[in-house]
Amino acid sequence: GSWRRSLSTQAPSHLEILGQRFSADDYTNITPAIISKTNKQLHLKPNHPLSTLRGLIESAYPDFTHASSLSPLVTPFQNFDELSFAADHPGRAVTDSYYANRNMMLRTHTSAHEVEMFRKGETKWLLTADVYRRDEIDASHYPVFHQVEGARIFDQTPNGMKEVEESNEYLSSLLSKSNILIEDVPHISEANPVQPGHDPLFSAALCQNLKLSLNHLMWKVFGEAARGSSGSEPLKVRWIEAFFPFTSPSYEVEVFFQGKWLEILGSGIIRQATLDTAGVQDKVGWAFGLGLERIAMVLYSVPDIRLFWSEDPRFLGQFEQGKIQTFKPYSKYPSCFKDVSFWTPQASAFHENDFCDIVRDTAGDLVEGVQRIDSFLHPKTNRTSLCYRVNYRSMDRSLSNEEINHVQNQVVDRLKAQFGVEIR
Ligand code: FA5
Ligand code: MG
Repeated sequence: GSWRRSLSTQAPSHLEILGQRFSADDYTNITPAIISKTNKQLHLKPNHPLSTLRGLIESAYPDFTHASSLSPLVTPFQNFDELSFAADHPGRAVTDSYYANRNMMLRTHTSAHEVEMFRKGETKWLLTADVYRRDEIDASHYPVFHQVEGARIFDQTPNGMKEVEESNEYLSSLLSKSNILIEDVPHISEANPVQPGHDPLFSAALCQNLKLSLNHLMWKVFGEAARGSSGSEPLKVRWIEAFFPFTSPSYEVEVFFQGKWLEILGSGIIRQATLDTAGVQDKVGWAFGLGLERIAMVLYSVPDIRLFWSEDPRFLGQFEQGKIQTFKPYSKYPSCFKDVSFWTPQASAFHENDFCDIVRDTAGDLVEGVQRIDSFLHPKTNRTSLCYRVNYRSMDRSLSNEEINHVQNQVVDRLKAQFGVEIR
């Protein structure tokens, strides 16, 4: 779409990501700001809250394989097709995902490695990694975040069924010692069906295994770790029917924590097509994918998602590997708002994420938020007038008005050069 124009003006013909070179094409939209995040591996950085949270989750699955250093570069085929995403799924759009070019992208979720893990013969595994999505800018959205994928598959035989039942008994006994209140939906419903070719009894037992396993994990993370096992109020967890192209039935889990329901993860019974693609035969199982930042923000009381990327010792120095500690905010520097109003070219497909990426790439983590404050379609010229307000604030220092004006001017220049907009 609209990025194509940028190639003729200033985008390079090649880009280098993690030592690999890619030739740019009409899909290329990964910015240097994003490339600079690809080698950070916050989930492995000692003492970092995301690393502690990864460790805590791994400790709930001691007999699983733990993977955590797979490259974020995957093919669109791995990220989407192998997982039965429709050809026209919106997640594939260049407005939503980051592409090196048509053949290579940054994974949008850890599910992109499911087939690879199963193909290696893994039957119970966790995978922690950075994932990339083009998105809005505010305190809880960042174009890079971290997910943990977990999966377990069993033989589709009476012995496999016995293994599921034994695991269910074991997990139930662990849970009986917890103080947890679970709001559940039926395992299987008309809208959330058993897959064709699956034995309904086996599928129900697998759903039960998935739910017990994740309820236990929620207790480890939000019950035991966050408030000690003696908290008097029960931990509230609720299960909600969901839809993912690569699982059925599918569920989301929400946890009631600090007065709010928090979406934690997506999960479900793995579609047989995924296992077939991996060359795995006669097995069935479950998978889940959870986001680390949202959990870490509430567990550690971190008010802004950008802080996870901070190198400031006043942030990093507050944490110790394996410990959940409440973050003590240091003084906030003043923020500075700048507005820009412009006409988009006629019939252009200008997307809000295009604007956000220019701001991020120009201002880096100096941008705290972007808000569209006006939008107006001119009935005669068919052009749209947009006004965006950018909120600049450094987490580590005071910004001068001069410095911010300079950044904002660069944003405006790039807006003109890359999208041919007319400033109002
Ligand atoms: C997925 O990414 C699926 N791959 C999850 C899955 C795995 C389903 C295996 C079935 C089987 P979703 O886009 O909902 O689904 O993201 C999963 C979790 O990642 C969310 O519940 C949330 O905790 C986190 N997450 C999603 N988007 C963001 C975001 N922009 N910022 C922070 N966390 C996010
Ligand atoms: Mg979701």
